[in-house]
Amino acid sequence: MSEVHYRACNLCEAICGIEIKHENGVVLSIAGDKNDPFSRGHVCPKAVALKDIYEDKNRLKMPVKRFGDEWREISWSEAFDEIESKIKDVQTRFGINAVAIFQGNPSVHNFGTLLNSGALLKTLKTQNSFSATSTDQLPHHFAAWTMFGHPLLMPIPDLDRTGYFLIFGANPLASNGSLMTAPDIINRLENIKKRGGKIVLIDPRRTETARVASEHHFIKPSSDVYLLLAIVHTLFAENLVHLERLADFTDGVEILRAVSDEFSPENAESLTGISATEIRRIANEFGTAKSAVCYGRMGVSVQKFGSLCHWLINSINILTGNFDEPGGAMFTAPAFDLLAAAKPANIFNRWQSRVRRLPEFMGELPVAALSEEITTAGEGQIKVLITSCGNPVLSTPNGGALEKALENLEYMVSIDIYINETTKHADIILPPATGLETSHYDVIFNMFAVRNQAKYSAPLFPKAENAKYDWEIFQEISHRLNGKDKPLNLVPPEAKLDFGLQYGGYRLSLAELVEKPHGIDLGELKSCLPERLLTAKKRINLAPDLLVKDLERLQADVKNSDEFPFALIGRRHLRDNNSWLHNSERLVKGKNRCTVLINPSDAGNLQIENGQKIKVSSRVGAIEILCEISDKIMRGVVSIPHGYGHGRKGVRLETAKNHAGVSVNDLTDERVLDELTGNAAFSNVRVRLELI
Ligand SMILES: Nc1nc2c(c(=O)[nH]1)N[C@H]1C(S)=C(S)[C@@H](COP(=O)(O)OP(=O)(O)OC[C@H]3O[C@@H](n4cnc5c(=O)[nH]c(N)nc54)[C@H](O)[C@@H]3O)O[C@H]1N2
Ligand SMILES: Nc1nc2c(c(=O)[nH]1)N[C@H]1C(S)=C(S)[C@@H](COP(=O)(O)OP(=O)(O)OC[C@H]3O[C@@H](n4cnc5c(=O)[nH]c(N)nc54)[C@H](O)[C@@H]3O)O[C@H]1N2
Ligand code: SF4
Ligand SMILES: [Mo]
Repeated sequence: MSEVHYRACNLCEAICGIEIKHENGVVLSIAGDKNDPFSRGHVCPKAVALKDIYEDKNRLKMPVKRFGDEWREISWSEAFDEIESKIKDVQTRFGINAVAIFQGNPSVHNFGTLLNSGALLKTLKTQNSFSATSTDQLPHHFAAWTMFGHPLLMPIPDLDRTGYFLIFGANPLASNGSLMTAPDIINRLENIKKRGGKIVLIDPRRTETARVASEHHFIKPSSDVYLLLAIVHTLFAENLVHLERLADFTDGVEILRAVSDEFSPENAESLTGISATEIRRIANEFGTAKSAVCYGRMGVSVQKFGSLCHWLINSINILTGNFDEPGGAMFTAPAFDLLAAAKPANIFNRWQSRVRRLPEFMGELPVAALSEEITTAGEGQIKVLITSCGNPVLSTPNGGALEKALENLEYMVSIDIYINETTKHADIILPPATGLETSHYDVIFNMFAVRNQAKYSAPLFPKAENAKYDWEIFQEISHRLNGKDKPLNLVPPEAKLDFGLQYGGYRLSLAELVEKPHGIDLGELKSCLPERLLTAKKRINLAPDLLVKDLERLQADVKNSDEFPFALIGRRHLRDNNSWLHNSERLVKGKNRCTVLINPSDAGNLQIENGQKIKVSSRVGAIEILCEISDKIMRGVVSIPHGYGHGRKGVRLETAKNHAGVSVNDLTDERVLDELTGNAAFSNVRVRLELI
């Protein structure tokens, strides 16, 4: 007899409810859970990958140790003994910063890792802590910290009630939404239009999301800051600034008026490729809509002025009174609230990277500095690297340089389920139980959800014999490094969750959530300001000094050189998930997706034909890749997805190898950053195209 199990899919930020039919340890089907009040039965094609990961022959179940090109299974205790002695030895010989850690994206989709990695960081005490954050949403956090007092206090578009949705650099129809947990995004977007509202999309590519948008505007990559400044300028110039009740607790309006004065729509026109008339129209529509929300994601985060962009996006919402109000940008009230005990604190630039002096933020350094910190000799040089849930060789700017740098390490440990482009360099890989073998409560993405909700998923299957959960791995390593004499007392993440739920605003408990496997709807987002602000005086800062000052860098920005005439941007596909779902045959089959998109007129000028292989080069490297000619990409712009490049020797991903592709991060530049924060700038990487 088959049985049914309900859980949340944790592969992306949408946390869709899924219904899994299974029998005798075999998954028969995975479908949307119609009774999940949040996702209402929606799933995407990736949900089935949970079965594929569970069954994947290449997934590691026991620790493996590398002997040259060979990997041998070893016992957990042997692995932990070795790791403990190597880390202790290197920290004694070279100091605490000689041990570095990189945490990748699934860390935030993984309940056990999320609630336990902090203790390991505290134990290691290293200043060399890196993560995928500095290849992604760091500017969002930076804007939130400077304006609202905490990096996690990020406003979310109130999608289900807004009348005007202005999107910069996000493609939720492929990504399923980011920093906006909104399962069933397509219907939520369609509903805006059904309510008589409008969706305006700004993107250098006419994306999947453009299909549901009311209008789409091409923009020159990385010029958004000028458009945003021009919108702010117009709001002031045309009397569209109405802070309403926010005026009582907002500082800096006049500074923002003054600094935006010189950034007119006319000034933005040639820089962005969007006419001054259109910019004025958009600003007016936004400013007069009954409710409106401006939202920006990856495309405006990973650029040279990403932090300025996110400051201005928040500012547009605030200036027009579309902030902390229904239909605008709002804060969530999660059942498990990581901000419950948060206090204002300085979390920026308390230390810098050793070689390039890039600033720390939230206890982390920008990952763009990682390879030089490994290869540059001297006190504080990184000798040991721990990676967890990450694949920085494929995911970080100039991953090719990092790949070479890893060879210089004295020792490397990876906590991961695969031998991939990064972990193949490790001395030991520790594989946690994952996916259907684990429990899940989405601590992070419930904080960024368009409705408040709570859902706990129990494991479907027991973990493999002798396997360990990620939280067990973290606790064991921390315990050993702490040198405690007491025996290790393993504490599952459920203990913290139950405590957090009981002391949270809804007074829930784990037991209640266990009873409700479809999840509990806790209602729409509610106004909560000024109380929820975490700035010292509970006031919004519309003109943070650090951001206002960064406008000087914008003014000094130099023109692109002719040597690299094209602007390279990224692209996501519904059936990809960064670098790590390419071992699922169902997700990779079909047309080759690792291609370079090029506009027909550019292709014509260069005499490139569709399907032809060309060479794309940048300051840091070159790749050969097939062309896909498409009028969906703006002239002067080319697009290549990230997460490919599985053809490297020693990678043990049999299916992915057959769809290897090339890594765009062999082109991206670790020297071109949002210099204020050190965040990677994957948009507008300057490249040259050549026939081969
Ligand atoms: N050029 C370019 N580069 C980009 C981007 C881009 O748009 N363009 N996007 C950036 C963004 S937004 C991100 S978030 C990063 C992602 O970059 P990373 O986080 O470095 O890479 P992922 O591909 O997500 O790798 C996830 C790793 O986690 C492992 N894993 C999966 N599940 C588990 C688990 O339960 N436990 C453990 N321990 N490991 C697990 C997988 O095997 C894989 O090795 O890439 C960034 N890089
Ligand atoms: N299917 C799938 N879903 C995913 C992922 C995945 O790899 N695959 N990754 C997950 C992760 S880690 C993240 S962070 C989210 C990201 O979620 P999104 O940000 O929604 O996803 P992207 O597809 O990266 O969208 C960025 C958009 O910005 C555009 N863009 C590039 N440069 C510029 C620019 O200069 N200006 C403007 N205005 N736009 C620009 C790109 O053309 C692209 O359409 O997706 C998550 N969901
Ligand atoms: S949208 Fe995201 S959460 Fe939903 S099924 Fe797809 S991968 Fe899973
Ligand atoms: Mo990301």
